[in-house]
This record gives sequence, structure tokens and C-alpha cells, in this order.
Amino acid sequence: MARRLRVLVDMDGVLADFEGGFLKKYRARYPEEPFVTLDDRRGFWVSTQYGRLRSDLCEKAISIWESKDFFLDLEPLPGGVEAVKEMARMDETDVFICTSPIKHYKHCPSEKYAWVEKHLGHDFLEQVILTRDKTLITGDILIDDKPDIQGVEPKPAWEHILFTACHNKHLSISPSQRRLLSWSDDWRAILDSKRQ
Ligand code: BVP
Repeated sequence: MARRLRVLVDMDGVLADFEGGFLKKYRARYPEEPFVTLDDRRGFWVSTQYGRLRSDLCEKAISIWESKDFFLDLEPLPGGVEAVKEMARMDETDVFICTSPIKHYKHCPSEKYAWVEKHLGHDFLEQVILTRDKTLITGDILIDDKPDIQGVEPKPAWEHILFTACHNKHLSISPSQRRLLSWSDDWRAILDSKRQ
């Protein structure tokens, strides 16, 4: 019998619009301060790029996602919720949301659960994995917008599919690495390529 396919899907930048939500709230809170347009975003860490713009802006950026309701209010990225629901209905397929909470734990972890409940439904809470180290989680694929996913396990079980985001779209990746350009891209073919 064929083994079930296990798909891990990241949340920020893949299902939830972290970058758009950040920029909107940053500009509302600091209207006089310089900002980085989504087109000019480079590198995974927003805080690093803002710190390079002016050193005190690193802290100001961090203050945005450490605030109450930041993670809960993030808009879904186009097609993501629908794709994950469809995956969950597929035969021989298990889908988990695999996301790293920030260390300022007052709001983020609970709001991530609340976001999943709001957009995917209460039953989907069963599928949530919060971890700071995704290399420990086994799966066939991990769909994630972070270019370098590292942790204590040097050989993670999953193949990392790089989900295209404003901060990684200019990166050249190794020929062996695969991208998912958006949820309109052929994610079904990527899943099928891993089925035995
Ligand atoms: O919870 C997110 C936001 C946070 O890191 C987590 C990344 O999780 P994954 O997408 O890998 O699951 N985060 C934090 C910073 C700066 C912290 Br200082 C940042 O610049 N960007 C970012 O996404």
C-alpha cells in the first residue's frame, strides 16, 4: 500500500501576509519614518533591512509584530487557504501547518491558533505545529518562503519547496531546488511528484 503523503505548510509569507500586514501597521504607527516598499524588500529578516536603513528602525519594526493583534489580523495570501483545504481533502494526504512563533510569546502563539481557527476552521487546529526548529519535523515536503531553513537536524526528512515572496524573488537558487511561485502555481504537481 502506498504511504500517505505528509505536507508541511509554513504560515507567515505562505498562508498569511506577514509582509503586507507589517508594512501597513508600521506606516500607520510611524508615519514620519522611512520604510521599505515590498518591491525593495531583500533578505528574510524585515528587522535586519530596517536596521540597515537606520539603526533605530530595527526596534521599531520589531515593535510592530510584537503588538497585540498583529498575527491575528494578517490577511490570507491569495489562494492559500483554499489550497490547504483542498490538500486536506485529498486521498492519502496529511497536511500540517508548520510555523515558528516569535520569542515574544505574549500574543503570537495564541494568535496563530486563532488565525487558523478563523480561516481554516476549528478542526484544523489539530494540524498546527509550532516549532522554532522545523528540521525536527518529518514530512515529504515543506512549503516555506524562508530560503535557508536550519536547525539541529542536518538532514531534514522533507524537501524544501521555496514559496516565492517579495524578499526572496530575486534570489538565484540551486538548480535542484524547486519553487512554488504562488498558490496559482502547480502545487498539485509538486505533491504528485512525491507520491510513491
Ligand atoms: O513568526 C515569524 C515572524 C518572525 O519570525 C517568524 C518566522 O517564522 P517562519 O515563517 O519561519 O515560520 N520574524 C521575525 C523577524 C525579526 C525578528 Br528580530 C523578521 O524580520 N521577520 C520575521 O518573519
